[in-house]
Formats: sequence, structure tokens, C-alpha cells
Amino acid sequence: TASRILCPTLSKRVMSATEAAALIPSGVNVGMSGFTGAGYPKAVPQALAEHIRAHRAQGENYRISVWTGASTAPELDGALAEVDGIELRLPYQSDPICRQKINDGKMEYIDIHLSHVAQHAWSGFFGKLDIAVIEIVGITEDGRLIPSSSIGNNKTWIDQADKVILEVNHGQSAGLEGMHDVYYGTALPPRRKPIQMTQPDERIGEKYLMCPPEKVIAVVETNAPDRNSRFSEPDEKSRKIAEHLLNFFASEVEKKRLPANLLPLQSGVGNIANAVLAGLNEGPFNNLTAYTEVLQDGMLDMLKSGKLAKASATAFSLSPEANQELADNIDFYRDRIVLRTQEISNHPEIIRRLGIIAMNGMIEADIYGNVNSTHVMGTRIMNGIGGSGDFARNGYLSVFMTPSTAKDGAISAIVPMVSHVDHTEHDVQIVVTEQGLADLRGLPPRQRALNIIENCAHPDFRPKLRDYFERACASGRGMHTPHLLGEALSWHQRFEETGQM
Ligand code: 0RQ
Repeated sequence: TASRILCPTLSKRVMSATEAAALIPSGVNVGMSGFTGAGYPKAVPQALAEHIRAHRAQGENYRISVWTGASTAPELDGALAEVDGIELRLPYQSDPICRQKINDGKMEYIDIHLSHVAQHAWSGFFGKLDIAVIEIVGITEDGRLIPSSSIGNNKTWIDQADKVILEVNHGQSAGLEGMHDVYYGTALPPRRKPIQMTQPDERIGEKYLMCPPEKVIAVVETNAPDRNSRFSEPDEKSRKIAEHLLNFFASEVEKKRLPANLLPLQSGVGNIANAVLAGLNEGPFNNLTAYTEVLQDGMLDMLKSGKLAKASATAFSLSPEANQELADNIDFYRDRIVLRTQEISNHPEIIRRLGIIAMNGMIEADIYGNVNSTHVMGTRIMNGIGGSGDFARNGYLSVFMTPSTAKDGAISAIVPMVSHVDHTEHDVQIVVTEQGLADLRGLPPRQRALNIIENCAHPDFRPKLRDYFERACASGRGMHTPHLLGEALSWHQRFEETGQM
């Protein structure tokens, strides 16, 4: 294969992953690339895990803190968590081994809005960033870095780290060059300026990441694809949820509250999100745009069919088939896709200005519309808030979706009071389950409750929710948001004790 390291200075730093991993000492903060399984370093973290395993065998407690863009893959989170190599992890993960360690109290985890990560790092809230490990596609002659299938926080990690390790992945399409837009105009208050973007596909930055060559302590060559699994075909419940949402969009267009091509779409990850995109791909809306964080299979399909005209994101999250489609037609997609840093893809200023339609999954909602996206039974982390809060609070429309029950009907996704709050009632406008859609806009709390119970709850749980609400209203306590405090979390308590809500 042709060399992808054209810069003479940096080509002298090429070494093996094992040699590079040995340059990462215990106790450091490491910023790694990677966002929803795309563009994460594939070799150095695994070599580091081996290195840690060897040290641990000699009784040494060898651990690092890992900061990323969002979730990565088994080669990074999984490998390091397995050897107990992660002291602290931020900001979003979805790895089963990490999840277990976090919930067992063996790994610290900071779950923050994805748009906040870079500015919190710049403000020093997490301490000093020592080393960045970043996957790229190649290095130009003058030392600029061609970003990979995600950008995430890479700009910030490179700017802030004392030392940088680069992984040049020959397995990523060279045609990604030119797709990125790396904005170098951010500053901390009081020096902030408006971000000059009024269209989802506007370019305001650089095509490359800049890195002073003297910071680069190692360059490692790899050749491996991003590890993403296939989406399952939308099931009946996902299709129903998509149908309710599409009917709602159509009625909003009819009422002239949305333009005929809707507003820029943000879509979360997972099978429901993909079913909604599949529905949109067959639906009546044309010339759509997307301003989102993750570009998954469904959006690629929509770009190909022409339903979606332009898309902005910070990362791909593609099945192997979709990844091949992207590589085979990279020139077509480069004209239609902009990949940005996550502080811009998720920026509240731009989300508010463009008027995004935010569509995200959730674990549970309560009768008043508070949403839990992260914690099972209030205590066990699932993944993290990701970008859902950035988009929900600042979007034009904020939609949350879930099947009305979980675990074969043992759990109601609509509960009297959520066991953990990620999105307050103020940030939640539309709740959708396979049962129906509740439009909460303009409604006071008690009307929200009736709307959610009657439209979204599963029939098996609806009478019990009505009963709770009616008794709360009759309790003689506060009538703005009536609750029975001693009972509000009893559904969760019952599940913990009996396995049934
Ligand atoms: O667990 O696989 O062990 O059975 O949660 O649930 O129904 O497969 O749905 O994959 O869309 O995930 C909220 C987790 C939904 C996701 C969440 C259990 C259920 C299953 C997954 P099992 P489903 P999804 C863009 C935006 C936050 C981040 C976000 C998420 C598992 O959407 O992480 O939105 N969102 N980011 O059984 C107990 C309940 C449950 C429940 C579901 N009420 N009680 N368990 N589950 N509901 C992306 C980024 O930001 C990067």
C-alpha cells in the first residue's frame, strides 16, 4: 500500500504498538479518539492492556484515566477494562465490561453532555491531559493530520496533551480526506464569538487537524476496520413508533408548524432510531437535512436515495455493509457529509439556531414527562447521556422514544416517577411508544400526565397508573404536580424485590 505518512519528520517516529504503549505510564490522563465505534485507536490500547497485564502480574497497580469522544469498541474500552486498567472513564461508554466495572464500583465514570467535554477539559475540571492517542487516515507532507471516521474531541486532545501518539489506519478509506470541518475558533468566556453557521452543511473550519510535530512521540500503522455490528431489521414495535412519529410530522407540516422538508434531524443510535430513519426513507418528506452527532446506516440509505440532501455529524456508526457502500462511493458522500468536532456537532448555539428535530431513545419516562436515559432502576448505568441532552434542551422539537415495556413486559417504561432524571419535564415535548404519541407542548402537568398515561402506557399498566394519578390528585397535597411520595418509586422497589413492576 502507498505510504500515508508523507511528512518526513513524522515518518521517523514510526514504531510498533507495543513500543508506543510502553510510553504511556501508570497514573496519566489519556485522551483517545473514538465516537460510537468509529475512529478509535485499534492497536495501542490493546498493546497497553497487555503491558498493564504484565505489570499487574508483578503486583503493580497500573491504571490510566481514559477520555474519549463517546463509545469506542472492545479493542479499546473492553481490552483496558478487562485488565482493570481504567481508573476513570469519560464521557460516554456502551461497553459491557466497562458497564459491569462501573456498576460494581471498580471504575469511576463521569457522564456529561457531549458538548461540554471539550470546554470542561479546557477549563481544567478534569485535570491535566498528558497523552493523546488518535486514529487518523494519513499525514500530509507538511504534517497536517487527515481525520478518520470520527472527529469527536480529537482537536481538543491534540491541543491539550503534552504528547501525542498517532495511529495511521490503512483500513480507513483515503477518500475521507476533505470530508471534515475542524473548527479552531472556540474560546472560553469572556472571549467567545458567535459561531458563524446558519446551514447544516456550512463549512467554517479546516479539513485537517493541526499538531506540532514535536509533540508526536510515536506513529503506529494499523490496518483494521471499525468494529460495528449490523442493525437488526426493525421489529413490529419499532415500526409502530416510527409510524406514530411520521404521522405526527405530517400533521405538523399540515398545521404549518414545520416546513415540508421538516427541520434538520438529529437521531440517536439503536434500532428504534434506525426504524424511524427507514420510515422517513419511505415517507412523503423530501430534501431533508440532518444536523446530528452520529451518521448511521439509516442516514446513509437516505443520502443514497436522495431523501436526505445533506448531513452533518461528528462520527459514522456503520455496519460493515454500509461502510463498504461508503468507501465504494466516497466522492458522492463527501459532497453531502460534513464531519465536525463534537463541540460543534452538539453545540447548543447551533442546535437552537437551526431548529433541530431531536429524536432519542430512553429507558423510562414518568407521567409528567421527566425522562431517564441512563440508569436502570435508578442506580445501574446503562450507557450515558451522550448527546441527548444537548439536542433535547436546545432543539426545536424534542422527542423521546421507547417500547412501552421492557424485559418481556415485567417493566413499564412509563412510571409514576422516574428513578433518575436526565431530561426534565421542561426539555421533553413528545413521548412516543408503540402504543401512541403524547404531545406535551403547551400542557400543564396534570394534563401531561393524562396524555402520557392514555397514549403511551402499555394497557397492562395503564389502570395502575390512572389509579396512582387519581389518588395523588385526591391526596390533599400539592395539586400542581400531584404525587404520593411514599409510593412514587414503589414500582422500581417492587421490581428489585420480585422481578416484576
Ligand atoms: O437491555 O439488552 O440487556 O435487554 O435497555 O434497550 O430497547 O434495546 O433500546 O438500544 O435504543 O437503548 C436509552 C439505553 C435505549 C439508549 C437507551 C434495557 C433493555 C435493553 C436497551 P438488554 P433497547 P436502545 C445519541 C443520543 C442515551 C444516550 C443517547 C441510550 C437496553 O438510547 O443509551 O440518547 N440513550 N444518545 O432491556 C430497565 C427499563 C428499560 C430497560 C430499556 N425501563 N428498565 N431496562 N431497558 N428500558 C448517541 C450518543 O450520544 C453517542
